[in-house]
Amino acid sequence: MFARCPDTYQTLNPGDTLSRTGRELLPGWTESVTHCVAMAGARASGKSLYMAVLIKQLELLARQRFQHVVVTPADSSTKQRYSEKYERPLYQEMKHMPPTPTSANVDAYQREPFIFNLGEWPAPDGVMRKNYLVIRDVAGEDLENPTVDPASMEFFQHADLVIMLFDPLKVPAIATYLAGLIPIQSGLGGNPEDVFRNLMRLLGSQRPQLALAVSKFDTLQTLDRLSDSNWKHIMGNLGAAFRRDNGFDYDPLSQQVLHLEVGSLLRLMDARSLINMVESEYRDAPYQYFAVSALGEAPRGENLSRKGIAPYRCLDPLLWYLSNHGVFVRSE
Ligand SMILES: Nc1nc2c(ncn2[C@@H]2O[C@H](COP(=O)(O)OP(=O)(O)OP(=O)(O)O)[C@@H](O)[C@H]2O)c(=O)[nH]1
Ligand SMILES: [Mg+2]
Repeated sequence: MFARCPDTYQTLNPGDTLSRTGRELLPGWTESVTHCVAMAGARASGKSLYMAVLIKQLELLARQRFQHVVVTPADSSTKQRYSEKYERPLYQEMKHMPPTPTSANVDAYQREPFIFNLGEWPAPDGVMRKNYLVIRDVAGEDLENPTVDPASMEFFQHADLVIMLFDPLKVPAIATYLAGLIPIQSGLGGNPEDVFRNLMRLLGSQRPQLALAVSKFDTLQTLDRLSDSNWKHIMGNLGAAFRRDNGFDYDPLSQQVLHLEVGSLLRLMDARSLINMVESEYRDAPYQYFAVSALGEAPRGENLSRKGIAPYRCLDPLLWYLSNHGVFVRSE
C-alpha cells in the first residue's frame, strides 16, 4: 500500500473506500501512490501564493517535459477551491490573496486537502500506478498560535514533506537595507523561530522530511543594487547557485550546493537560533534549505507587478521529495 488518507495523512487498509474522516475516496485510491505535503510558516510568509504558483509550475513542468503526464485537480472540490481562492486572484485579478482563515473559521476553505493528479509512475513494487499530490495550505495564524490543539493539525505528523517558508523581510537588518529598494510590505507575520517551535510541538516525536525555504527571494536579490555593503557582495555574486534559476532542472548535486549556500545566508541573516533549532530537532531526519520566490518581483501595494509573475526555484522543495520517489524523473 502506497496510498494514505488524504484528510489525515494516516495509513489506510487495502480496498478502503472512505477516508479516516468518513469522506468518499476517489475510485481506486488505495491502489495509487500518494505524496502528502503540508505548508508551514508565519502569517504572510508567502505560503498561499507559493502554493498557487507551485501547482502552475507543476502543470508547466509536465507539459514541457513529460508528454504523457497532465497535472490536473483530482476532484471537483480541489478544482473549485484552487481556481477560486488561488488561481483567480493571482493570475486573473493580479491581486494578493487575503490571509488564509484560521481552521476554526467556518469559511476555512483549506481545511480539506487539495488533491492533484500527477500521472502514472512506477511504484516501489515496479507497477505503474496513479500518483496524487495531496497538499494542505495552513493559516499562519494557526501556526503562530502556541495553544492550537495538535489534534486539529495531526496531519503534520503523518506528512511526507513539510515545506516551511521563512520570510526574509522579518529579518531586521534586511528590512533596513531594503527600505527604499522595494515597496514596504505591510502586515508581516510572527517570528519564524516561534513558528518552528510550534511546528515541533505539533509534530510530537515525528520528523517528516522538512524543506525550509527562504521565501520572497526576489527581495534579497535586489540587495545587489546597494552601493556598498556586505550584502551587495553576497547577492551580487552571480556564480552562486542561489543567483541562478534552474528552470525545471532539479539536480541533487546543485541542490546540495544551494542547501549549503542558503544555510550560510541564513547565518548571515542572524537566523542562527532558527538554524540551531532545525539542526538539533532534525539531527536524525532529512532536511534541506531552499530559496524560492513565487512572484519574482516585489509587489506594489494591492497589485502585483505588471510584468507578471516570474516564479523562481519554486519547484525545488517538491522535486527534492518527488524525484526520490521516481516521480518527474526521466527514464533514460
Ligand atoms: N516580494 C515578494 N513578496 C511576496 C512573495 N510571495 C508573497 N509575497 C508577499 O507576501 C504577502 C503574503 O503572502 P501569502 O501567500 O498570502 O502569505 P501566507 O503565508 O499564505 O499568509 P497567511 O495565509 O496569513 O498565513 C503577499 O500578499 C505578498 O505581498 C514573493 O515571492 N515575493
Ligand atoms: Mg495563506
